[in-house]
Amino acid sequence: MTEVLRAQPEIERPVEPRRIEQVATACPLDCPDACSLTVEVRDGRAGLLTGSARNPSTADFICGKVRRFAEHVYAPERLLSPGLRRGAKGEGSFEPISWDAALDLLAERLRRTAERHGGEAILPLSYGGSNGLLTQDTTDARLFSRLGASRLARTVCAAPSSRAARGLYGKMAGVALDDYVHARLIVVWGANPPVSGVHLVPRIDEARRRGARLVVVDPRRTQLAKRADLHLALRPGSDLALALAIHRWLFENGRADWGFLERHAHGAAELRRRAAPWTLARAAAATGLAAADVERLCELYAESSPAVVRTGWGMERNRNGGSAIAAAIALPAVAGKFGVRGGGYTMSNSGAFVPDAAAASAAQTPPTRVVNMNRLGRVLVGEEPPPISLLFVYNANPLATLPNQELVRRGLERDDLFTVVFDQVMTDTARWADLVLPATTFLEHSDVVRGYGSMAIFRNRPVIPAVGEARPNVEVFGDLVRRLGLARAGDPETADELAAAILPEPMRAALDRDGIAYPVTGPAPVQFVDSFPLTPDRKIHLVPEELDREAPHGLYGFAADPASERFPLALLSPATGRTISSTLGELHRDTVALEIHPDDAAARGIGGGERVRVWNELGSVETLARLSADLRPGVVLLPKGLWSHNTLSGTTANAVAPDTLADLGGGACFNDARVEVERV
Ligand SMILES: Nc1nc2c(c(=O)[nH]1)N[C@H]1C(S)=C(S)[C@@H](COP(=O)(O)OP(=O)(O)OC[C@H]3O[C@@H](n4cnc5c(=O)[nH]c(N)nc54)[C@H](O)[C@@H]3O)O[C@H]1N2
Ligand SMILES: Nc1nc2c(c(=O)[nH]1)N[C@H]1C(S)=C(S)[C@@H](COP(=O)(O)OP(=O)(O)OC[C@H]3O[C@@H](n4cnc5c(=O)[nH]c(N)nc54)[C@H](O)[C@@H]3O)O[C@H]1N2
Ligand SMILES: [Mo]
Repeated sequence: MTEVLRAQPEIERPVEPRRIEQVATACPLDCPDACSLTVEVRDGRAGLLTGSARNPSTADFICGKVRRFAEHVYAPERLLSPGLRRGAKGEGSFEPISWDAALDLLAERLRRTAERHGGEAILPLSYGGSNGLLTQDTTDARLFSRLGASRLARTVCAAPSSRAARGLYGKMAGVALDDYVHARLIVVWGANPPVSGVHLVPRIDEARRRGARLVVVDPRRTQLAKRADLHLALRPGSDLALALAIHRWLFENGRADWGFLERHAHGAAELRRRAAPWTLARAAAATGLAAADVERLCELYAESSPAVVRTGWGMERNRNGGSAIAAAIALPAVAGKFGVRGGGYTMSNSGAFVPDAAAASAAQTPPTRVVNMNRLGRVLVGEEPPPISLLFVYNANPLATLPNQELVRRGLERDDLFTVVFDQVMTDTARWADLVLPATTFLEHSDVVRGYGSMAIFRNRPVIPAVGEARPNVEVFGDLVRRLGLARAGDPETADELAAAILPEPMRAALDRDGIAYPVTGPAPVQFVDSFPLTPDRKIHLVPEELDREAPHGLYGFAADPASERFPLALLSPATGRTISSTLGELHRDTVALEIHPDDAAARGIGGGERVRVWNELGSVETLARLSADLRPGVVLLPKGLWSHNTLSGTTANAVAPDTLADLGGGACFNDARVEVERV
């Protein structure tokens, strides 16, 4: 390993007495739950992380990944000092340099790039590394907006969902986690909570003990689907057809709640018109489901109350994703499911209770060119000018997580591109950097943390000293602003000042005092009782004009499956319990198999454990095959978040994931990957 990674010499420590403390903090990883945590700290070193009761919604347990987060903190891959590339790009070999030298060099690079090529030749690339409110859109936004850098559309996840939710409801808070126990029907739609948001699971179990029925809509038989009353294993990307067929059924069978629609919604007649062609038979043909199963869901939904629809992000990552989400969250309006505790829909509560710093920083940003991050490869190789000369990656691992991986890699290979990667560990992307900078983890810095499911917000303070020379984002971007002479009087600088600038007053004071605040005290809001649409007129817009204009086939217009004779199989790449997106990937070194249905494997002469190649016109991956009857035939699976060490070719699902865009929000279409598989 290179020096920027080499572990520090062991510091001599007194054997006795050991100082053992239990320190409170909260998890900022990209997950809805935002668990409150207790960290065991021995002589300044973090040990086991466990759950704590401070966030009542997550009190019972935490996930296995975060329990062992200290392994990430002290991983051999941890970046310990700034480093300057010394081999070829991609080799991952770096010469340690001081922070002062690194920041001087970087400030000079940024200045020179802006002078010679214009600010837009600089592209900041950041995403979900941390849900911490201070690690993104604070001093980083200040730096890039004052440089006039290109702006990033953060579209890799949740963009179609947010666009749909905003258009129909504004940012209305969803059905609270704890209120699921009251539901009589729970529809889990394109979500996999046992993996991706574990605290929903005990609520679903409790609701079922009280007699609730469970429906799962997912192309594969997930753990939850196995226990469901009804599992609809539809074709990937066909959810829109299913949702519109339910709408049609409700309207045609006198089950639409016209009283509610007249009081609270615009566009019901138009939605009805657009759903009209979607008979059960037509929906069955488009989704590959039995018409009787579709009808069963219609009946269950119409007759059950409270009924809740939990939409996940699995259903948005395709060409129809935005319209599919819109149609799914329009269901409770049409069927009259709002107004009772445990009824309505849940998607994401981000921005519903706590202001996002993004909104404030966006207001001050000059209107420079916007780059859709899903098109990073195209932009880096110069297909979508103007060219980028300096790429600044932080809170993200684009080579592992963005579509069209081969093109992203070709972009990073460019000799005339200067790439900075500011991360905690030597990621796949960091290996391609010209300059690496070591970042602190949430155990080492100060932050404000909230999830997008549970309703608590936390003020995190450092639990342990920074490892190596790692520094927090707030500090590093603030320092660059000053070195470039871009600082202004009154800029909030410290974590406390930045927190004060973001948080509304009673919340800030509570966080300072208690370290935790509850945006809602007492019972959680009930949709259409004490929580209403945040649209300008406080009404639901079932067919909002701006969404209708944006979607290439109009809102609720269905685009056919992109499969071809050459590439007939749909590749899904959902979340797994081993990583959070690509985070913690350095701890997960196994070769990860491609899952394939036994019929599809047999048709190709593939046996379990054999080496296979999965490919299409964009790229290919080689790995082992695992036969799984839980998949819908015609669907193969290789999880998201893998690193190059997880496959035999060093490429991952994103090598075959297209960089086409969803119908709304410029969202990613990972699950539109259509591929062929062969034995090698
Ligand atoms: N094929 C496929 N690919 C996908 C998806 C899919 O469904 N299929 N889903 C996607 C989804 S849902 C998402 S959200 C994206 C996520 O895409 P990314 O945001 O690129 O992935 P993360 O693994 O979250 O990257 C986080 C990186 O930020 C670093 N980091 C964490 N905290 C800090 C900090 O405080 N400071 C700094 N400087 N760095 C920090 C972590 O060490 C980690 O390397 O991936 C997408 N990729
Ligand atoms: N352990 C763990 N937890 C995580 C993450 C992680 O990587 N690991 N990632 C976090 C992040 S960034 C996010 S965005 C969330 C994502 O969490 P989820 O919302 O659960 O999203 P996915 O894992 O992408 O997909 C969920 C399910 O959708 C199914 N699916 C795929 N395509 C379709 C489709 O076209 N229609 C339907 N109906 N279903 C489909 C998949 O088979 C999968 O079971 O989880 C968060 N939590
Ligand atoms: Mo995500």
